[in-house]
Amino acid sequence: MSKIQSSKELQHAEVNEIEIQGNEASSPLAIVSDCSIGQGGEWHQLAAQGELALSTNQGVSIADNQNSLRANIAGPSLLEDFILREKITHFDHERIPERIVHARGTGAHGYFELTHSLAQYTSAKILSEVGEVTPLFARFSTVAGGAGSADTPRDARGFAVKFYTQQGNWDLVGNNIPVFFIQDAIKFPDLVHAIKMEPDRGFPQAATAHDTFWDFISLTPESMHMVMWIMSDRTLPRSLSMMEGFGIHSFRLINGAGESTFVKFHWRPKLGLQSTLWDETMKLAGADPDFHRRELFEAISAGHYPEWEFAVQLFTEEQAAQFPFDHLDATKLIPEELVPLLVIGRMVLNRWPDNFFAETEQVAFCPSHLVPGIDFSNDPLLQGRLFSYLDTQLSRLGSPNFHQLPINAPKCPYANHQRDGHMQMSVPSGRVAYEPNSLASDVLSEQPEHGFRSMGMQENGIKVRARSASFADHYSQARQFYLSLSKYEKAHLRSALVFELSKVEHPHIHKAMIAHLRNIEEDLAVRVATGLGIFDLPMAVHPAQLVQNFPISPALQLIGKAANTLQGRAVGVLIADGSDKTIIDAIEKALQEAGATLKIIAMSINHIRLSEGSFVKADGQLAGTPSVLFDAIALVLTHDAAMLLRKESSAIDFVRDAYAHLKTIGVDQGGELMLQHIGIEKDLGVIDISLLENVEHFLTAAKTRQWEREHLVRTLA
Ligand code: HDE
Repeated sequence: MSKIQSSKELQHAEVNEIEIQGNEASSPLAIVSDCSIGQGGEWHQLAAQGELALSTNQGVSIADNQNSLRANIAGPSLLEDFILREKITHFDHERIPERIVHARGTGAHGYFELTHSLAQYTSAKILSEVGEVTPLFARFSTVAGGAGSADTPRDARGFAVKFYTQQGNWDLVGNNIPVFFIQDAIKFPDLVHAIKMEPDRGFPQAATAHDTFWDFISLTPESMHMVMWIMSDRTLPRSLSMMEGFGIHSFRLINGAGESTFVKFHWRPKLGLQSTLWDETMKLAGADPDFHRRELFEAISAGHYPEWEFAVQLFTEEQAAQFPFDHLDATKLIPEELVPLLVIGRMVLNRWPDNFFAETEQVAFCPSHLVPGIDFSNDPLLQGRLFSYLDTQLSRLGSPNFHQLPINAPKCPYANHQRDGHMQMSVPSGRVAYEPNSLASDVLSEQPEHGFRSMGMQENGIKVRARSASFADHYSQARQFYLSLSKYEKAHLRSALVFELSKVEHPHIHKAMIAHLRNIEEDLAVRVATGLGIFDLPMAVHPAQLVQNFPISPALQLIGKAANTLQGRAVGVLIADGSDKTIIDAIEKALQEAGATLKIIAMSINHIRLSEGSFVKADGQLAGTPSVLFDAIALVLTHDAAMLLRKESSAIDFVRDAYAHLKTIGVDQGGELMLQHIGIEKDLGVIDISLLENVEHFLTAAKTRQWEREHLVRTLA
């Protein structure tokens, strides 16, 4: 016989037993009691005790979250189990469409502080009131891969910032590269279809090294400048907080008198620029697919808040007319040597989101989100983006009310007569939802003085589908970029081209690419062709406009922009039983002072007995913690431990990879023994740390890669 208890009984029983009808052998089901959830005192009282009732979305408390309702203990589940159905239905709908591009990303909250006023150029408060602190949310992303792809493939990185200003939200949706592949928005779907997994086979994921990408590129001369950037070390950032950001397009600043000045926006990382090496990047994707997001999370958790300077390039229409390129063409940048950067503020990321989905996934950036005092330019790529992002949010978030989600809502008051729609969260009162009206007591009025106004522009000419003749120079800035790089970066870029094109199956695409490279720089073309085993060079593509020789721009380099610091870096120290505690302590102390992280690596994570008898725990087990995760390594080992580890493949890879990735290696006598057995010759980047006074020297050397070592360990194009 079933014994159905009253809800009162259920609520107050500690443990109740229910017998299920028709099941003679029924075993008692344990039900942990709870109390009904209400808005009143009971709820708060429970919350205060740290005890909250598990409930359905309708607020009904749940008695059993372990078992579904069944006709009998061995019988079918019952349709009436609204608790099961609600839970599963919600689960079934947990995913929303991932972003069509930039699906893989991570974000953080922070603030922007203005340090230099642009009041003479703009009425935007965020850019004119010094000391003004504006909350923001920043999201960094790769472009090509899906949401579950790795953090580190060769790819441009999205750099999107939502400023919650007093005058409304301003979204600066940029990349870590100052130019783009295409000039006109109408080519974007073609570009993205070419980059993404090939449609018949569904691979490769998150990679440009395949036929469709290079086919499209080889037929799109305007992409050559961006291709140089993509093949450079810029697309292998060591950390999200070690990369620059760019708004790319020219925007306009508008002041109170309605005068306009062109502006380009730049982010410059406080930690300087740093990249990984290609081989390292590929191994990183396997060792830790979450490398970048984990690092950002750990940095913020440890109070090492990533920081960027915010800088602008300001120029007038008249100056722009003198540039030897068209600044409204997004495949062009304005060299810093031509228009210097003016630093006007800083961004600090200091709070990790509470919930990845609610914030990082649901944040909806739109380049069309602007505030008074900033305006668009006629860049045809930007103009297309102004349509695309709002449109994509409607499909991704499923409702025109996506702006009401907490991560998207302005932090200043906002009100209008827009109404209804899917998932309307607000409850407007009153009978008036139109303007003008004479019935409402609260009048929502236009703000002719302070509201958003577009720049008054005279536009004339013939309606046309065409590119401006000023967009025809496809090679000069590609050449300037390549020639401005350091010799190491040039070699990396050439080798990246050889690697990527080697993955392309169609030989005519190789030739088409070499024909473009010949317009950029002959030696580049010859070396890439040689790397591909092509010795009869194809004719250069006939350029639409003669290639110009622009001056070298050192600001385009990456290695030259590394910061002389260990902040944000990590050193992995391989130890074993008997390792010298004084050396480990000395490294730890010096790293702490330098703002860097020490990670202890050992064969087993527990109970490692050091030289003087104390025990330590390791941060990582050797087999799962390769040296690609660190900026430098140290080997602190006894003679016996070295003799054991020299036969251990993970230990050999740990050391050999660190050496091949040009990392500084600190060794004591045991460490040196390991190097000898692996066959690594000591160079200036291998430092004897058995003398404690050398620990400082080790850390100074660890600030940079051992570039001179590279030609000994790798054949570059
Ligand atoms: Fe995007 N881009 N894009 N893009 N883009 C999107 O919007 C688009 C372009 C960039 O963290 C989408 O919300 C078009 C340039 C970033 O959520 C979509 C064109 C630059 C992000 C879209 C471009 C970017 C996106 C997909 C050519 C650098 C991620 C999801 C006219 C300045 C923002 C979404 C985030 C995302 C369209 C070109 C940067 C489909 C049509 C140039 C950082 O709307």
